[in-house]
This record gives sequence, C-alpha cells and structure tokens, in this order.
Amino acid sequence: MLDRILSRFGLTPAKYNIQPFGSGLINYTLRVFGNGEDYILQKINSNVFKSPDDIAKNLALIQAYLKQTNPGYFFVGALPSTTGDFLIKSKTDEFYRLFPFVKGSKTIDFISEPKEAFEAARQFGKFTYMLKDFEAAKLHYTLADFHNLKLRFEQFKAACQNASQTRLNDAAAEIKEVYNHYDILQTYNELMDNNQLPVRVIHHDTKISNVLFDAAQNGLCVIDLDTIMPGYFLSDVGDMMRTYLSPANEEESDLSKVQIRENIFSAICNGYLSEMGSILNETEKQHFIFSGKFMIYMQAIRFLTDFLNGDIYYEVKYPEHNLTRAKNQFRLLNGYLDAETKLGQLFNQALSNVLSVSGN
Ligand code: GN1
Ligand code: MG
Repeated sequence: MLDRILSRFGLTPAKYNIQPFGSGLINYTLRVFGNGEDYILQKINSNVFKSPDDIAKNLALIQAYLKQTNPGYFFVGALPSTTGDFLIKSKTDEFYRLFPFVKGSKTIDFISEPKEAFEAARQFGKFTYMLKDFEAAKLHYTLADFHNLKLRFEQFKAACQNASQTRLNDAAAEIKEVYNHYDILQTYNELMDNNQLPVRVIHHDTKISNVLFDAAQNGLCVIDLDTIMPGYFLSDVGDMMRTYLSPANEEESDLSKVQIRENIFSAICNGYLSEMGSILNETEKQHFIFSGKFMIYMQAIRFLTDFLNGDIYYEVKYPEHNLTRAKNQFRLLNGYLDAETKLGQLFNQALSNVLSVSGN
C-alpha cells in the first residue's frame, strides 16, 4: 500500500527505508529515506480533518503570498506527485502527502533552555506577522471551531450527560475543576462577544516539535501547517505557555513534576513580542497572560471530554490515559494561576524591552 503511494510521488519503494516519525496524536507520520534522499510522508487523519483538500488550498495560498512578500522565508511546502497533486488518495480513501526532510534541520521534543523557547516563539510570531496584511478570510477553516472554548464546554457538558457511571465517578474531581475555573470561559465569551481581538492568520499548534532548528539552535521556520486558519493570537501564545513552561509534558502522571519555569515564560514573551510587539493591540497585550489560562483550560476540558466519551479522539495507551492528561493540565493551570502576579511582572518587563528596542 505504501509502495503504491511512494510510486505516485515518483519514488521507487525498494530504494527507501520507512520509519515512524514524531509524536503527533492525530496524523500518522513516517520518515522515508535512502538513495541519498530524505522525506516525510504523512497520512492525514480524515476523521479529524474532514476536508484534507482545504489544507492543501490554504497552504498553496500562503506559499504564493510569502513567495511574493518574503521571498527569503523558508516555507516547507508539500511536494507534488507525478500528476502534480499535493494530496494522494489511497484505495482505502486515505490521504497522503510528502514533504522534503530539510537537510541539517532538527526538531526537539523538549525545551531545556530559554533560547529554544525564544526562538520558537519568535518563529510563530514571525509567521503571523508576515501574514498581517494577508486577507485571513481567504483561508478555509480546516477544523471548524477548533479553539472555540464555548463549544468545547458544551461538548464537555454533553459528555457528562452521556458518560458511564464508572467514568463519571473516576472523573468527579476533574469535573468539579472545570466549574472551579468557569471564569476563564466567561472572560473568553466577553472577548468574543465584544469582538475585541483581531482575526489573524494563526498556526494553532505551537508545540516545540513544530519548529525547525538549525545546528546552532536558531529557529528556521514553523511546520505542521494543517491547522493554519483565521484565529486569535490567544491560541498560539497560549499553546506555547501550555506546552513550553513545564519541564514535564502533558503525558506526565507524576504531577509533582508539572511546574512553571519563569525563565521560559520570559523567553516566550520576548520571542513573540520581538515580532508581534508592534502590532498587538491593547486588548491583546492585556490578555497575553490570559492566553495561557485559556489554552490550558481548554486542553484539560478536551482530554476530560474524551475520557468521558470513552476515548474516541486522542490515541490512548492505557485505560485512564485521557483522565491522567486532564489531571496534568489542571495541575499546570493551577500552577500557572499561582504564578500569575510574577508572570505579569515578567510580561511587563518583556514589553518594555521590546518598546525600548523599537525606540518607542
Ligand atoms: C493534537 O496531534 P498533535 O499532537 O499535533 C491536537 C491538538 C492538541 C494536542 C494535544 C487536530 O495535536 O489540538 O493540543 O493533540 N490536534 C488536533 O497533545 O486535535
Ligand atoms: Mg498538529
């Protein structure tokens, strides 16, 4: 089956080795190498992405725009098949695409020093900045309502209605936690109701493995572009807070290891603001810290909802996996809230750094 797909991209299967690659929970990713060449082959999860074609269309629009406005930017676009298509449909109706594996580049799965967080945040900020005059409305919503917290909350309530009694009992403390932090949903709703946040081109999945680095630890560009859609800065900054701050990630079951690293927080602020500082509006700046609460809370709700639904969305390796992930995210949220005053000071410092650099 993979042989047929590779042939469609003009590759002779016998010449290549194929290995699973990365740690994504949604798409299935393989590294294909040999013959002096190196590629990434990805099967799109079409249960999640209902219209893979929209992804391809979005990326083509953005690639063309950046080629004109920022020709030096390194954009990792998909490679065409022998018939010029960027998506290949298998006999079993699955969609595949092929990317070049960028020579000399590397990805990391864990942030060990502030420079890595700074570089990543700078790359995500740069991406949105470069597209600030691009008409976001031209892009398709590849995942409708992806970061719509109001809807995620409704889905959570529906899951509570339908869940088995055992799962409801097991998750009782976490269900209560959702309501303990109801104010996050209220703030989100107010922001949305008053249209206070500008719609921008947003990546929506800013985990560290979605940045390519060079050998000197400098960021090269962002990858995993499937969820690029119109959205709010909250998503990208918030997901960096969610995934960079703690030395232990969302898979960690020893919750004492879930902590907030203040130096990494400052690096995220400085990196993102170095690109976006001049265009964020007042409401965005005022909600910079809120972005972390928003994304951590939403991810806790999503994991918990999936647990209550019987694990139908995220891949699980053991029965309480999604519940453990939800507990982990609530621990992170509470740590973040405990540190809020300090984080506010660090953010203000970063903001004044950027303003002094730009001479304002
Ligand atoms: C999924 O597959 P991956 O790791 O890129 C999810 C994100 C979650 C993340 C949590 C399309 O991303 O929203 O934050 O898992 N992507 C989708 O690990 O649902
Ligand atoms: Mg992704």
